[in-house]
Amino acid sequence: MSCGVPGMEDAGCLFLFGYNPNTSHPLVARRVVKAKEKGAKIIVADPRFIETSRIADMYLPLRNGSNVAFLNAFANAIVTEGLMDEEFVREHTLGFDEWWQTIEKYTPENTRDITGIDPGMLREAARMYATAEPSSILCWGMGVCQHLQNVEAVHTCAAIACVSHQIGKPNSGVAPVRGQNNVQGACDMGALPNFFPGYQKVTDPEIRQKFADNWNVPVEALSGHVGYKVSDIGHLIDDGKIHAFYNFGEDPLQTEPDALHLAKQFERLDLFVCQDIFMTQTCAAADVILPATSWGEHEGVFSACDRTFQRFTAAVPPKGECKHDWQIFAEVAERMGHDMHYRDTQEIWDKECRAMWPGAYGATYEKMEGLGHAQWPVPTLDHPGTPDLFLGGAFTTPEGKAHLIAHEYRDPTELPDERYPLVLCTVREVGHYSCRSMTGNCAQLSNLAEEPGYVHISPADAAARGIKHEDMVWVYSRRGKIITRAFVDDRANEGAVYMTYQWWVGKCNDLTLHHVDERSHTPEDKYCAVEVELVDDQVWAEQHAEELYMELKGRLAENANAQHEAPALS
Ligand SMILES: Nc1nc2c(c(=O)[nH]1)N[C@H]1C(S)=C(S)[C@@H](COP(=O)(O)OP(=O)(O)OC[C@H]3O[C@@H](n4cnc5c(=O)[nH]c(N)nc54)[C@H](O)[C@@H]3O)O[C@H]1N2
Ligand SMILES: Nc1nc2c(c(=O)[nH]1)N[C@H]1C(S)=C(S)[C@@H](COP(=O)(O)OP(=O)(O)OC[C@H]3O[C@@H](n4cnc5c(=O)[nH]c(N)nc54)[C@H](O)[C@@H]3O)O[C@H]1N2
Ligand SMILES: [Mo]
Repeated sequence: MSCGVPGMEDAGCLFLFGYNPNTSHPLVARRVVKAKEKGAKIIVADPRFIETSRIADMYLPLRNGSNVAFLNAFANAIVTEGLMDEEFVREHTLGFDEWWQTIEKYTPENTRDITGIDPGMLREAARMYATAEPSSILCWGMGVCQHLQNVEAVHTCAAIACVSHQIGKPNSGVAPVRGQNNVQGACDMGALPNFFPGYQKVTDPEIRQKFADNWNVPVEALSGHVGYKVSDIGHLIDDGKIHAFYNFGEDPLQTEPDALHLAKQFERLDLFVCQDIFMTQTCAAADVILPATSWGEHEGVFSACDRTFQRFTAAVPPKGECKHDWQIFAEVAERMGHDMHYRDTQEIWDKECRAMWPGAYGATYEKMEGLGHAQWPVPTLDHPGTPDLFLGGAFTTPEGKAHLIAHEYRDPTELPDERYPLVLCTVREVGHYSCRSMTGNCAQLSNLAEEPGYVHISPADAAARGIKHEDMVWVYSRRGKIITRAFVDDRANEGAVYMTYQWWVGKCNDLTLHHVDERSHTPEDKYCAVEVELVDDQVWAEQHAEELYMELKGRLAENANAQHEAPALS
């Protein structure tokens, strides 16, 4: 993010594009409400009438999958309505002419058939965003990232912020509001195939040498190749390129698309190691399980989505055989012949992060004592941290200028047809978290919503299929068929249905398409074609769903117990 979350309150306009903070990030949602109270304009562009739409000054119900056409038209309107900051574009950006050659073609009028948005409304929204004082923030979430044209949409969001000069000043710019509490931290610390900690490239020989020296290994020991992405593992197993998979803090058999197919691919692994805090479906398929401690049992540093490092401490001691993730890694490394020893997490932080990443040097444990925090870049000990990036239009490219990049619109991969006439869009709900290993084990939350979960469907689409609220239904795609409950929802747009990816019985990832974009390799989780059908025998359906759930829970419990009985490995 180019700004901080607290600063969102003081922006003049918040544009939520494919981002549903009310459900996904309640603390950010609070800032949105406060901003509104302080007079900010709120714009929401989402095919669903999400909660924030209720307090929005403008709600734009664009069609599922039409982001790039919409954003191009939005950019077009900024220029043609005379809302562009020409001086900022001249002084601080590159590539305007080429960018405009593409954007010029996408008028609000001629994109209407793709986006479904009234051109007058779109122009008005562009005016609201571009003229807001003192600043606007363009927030996006998975409604951008989990589409075929995700990187393209991000480029265009950034260009929109640049041409309207809604970036490069306090509380402005781009806010890709990262998913989990520590997604930003995982990236900061180099849990990416192309970077060491601090976004330092694995392909740069000097950087490799720096890390080799720190780790006391020959530089040849560090690969100069960009690694694989998690979404590629299945087909790399098929290709014979991956034989062993060490999976840590991830439940791909619940959360990766086309999960039925992935389960078959995992069966071909020679060695499958899982490190988790619960027995998940993925753990149950593993050869070796390494039990780790949970957030309540360990300590460390999280990075929030706005680059804020926050220290957290353990509340309770570990139980049973569980060890901290860092201890497990160190022990595995040692048994593989590399001496990796740390006294505690502070030593890891100082040695692996602060010493190696100049932008984090000033973020000491002392500074983060209690509720203290540090927002990177924080290069020196007395540095206050950096809530706002690119102030005055100083961008971090080699030229110090922003590159404007435009893209042609492309349709999503799997369009609805006669057999599968509905778009399946998979999203989040308040009460459960991602693979549900954590929230599913919490009785209070399970009481709020239980298996087999829901498919949200518009009243018109439900009526056309004879489906009533809470009826048991089949949902099927080219890849699978699942049973779930209908939630007749007037917030869902016609032609699309919405499921969350939490449910084990009503498992949407048995239906989703495994198709990734060519740059980031992120699956197109927000768009595939399905049909929904009422189950004839409702009594049978209820029993069947219950049986499926009990069978799965029983299998996981058996696996967990078998682990307990296994002799400890020496
Ligand atoms: N309670 C709870 N909170 C969570 C999570 C959870 O599982 N449960 N998961 C966490 C994680 S990992 C993440 S990444 C974040 C994600 O948080 P969000 O980004 O808010 O995630 P989603 O709900 O998947 O998608 C956001 C919105 O995109 C919209 N959308 C779908 N298609 C389109 C489109 O074509 N165009 C536009 N403009 N919008 C579209 C959807 O209708 C949805 O409202 O949430 C985090 N917070
Ligand atoms: N269809 C569909 N699929 C999706 C999405 C979608 O919108 N639609 N969203 C995608 C997104 S954005 C995300 S981020 C993924 C999330 O998918 P996952 O990362 O697979 O799910 P999580 O529930 O976040 O956590 C994974 C595992 O980490 C374990 N865990 C928790 N704390 C610790 C710890 O301290 N140590 C260890 N070792 N393990 C721990 C949990 O028990 C859990 O089993 O799902 C993706 N899948
Ligand atoms: Mo995420």
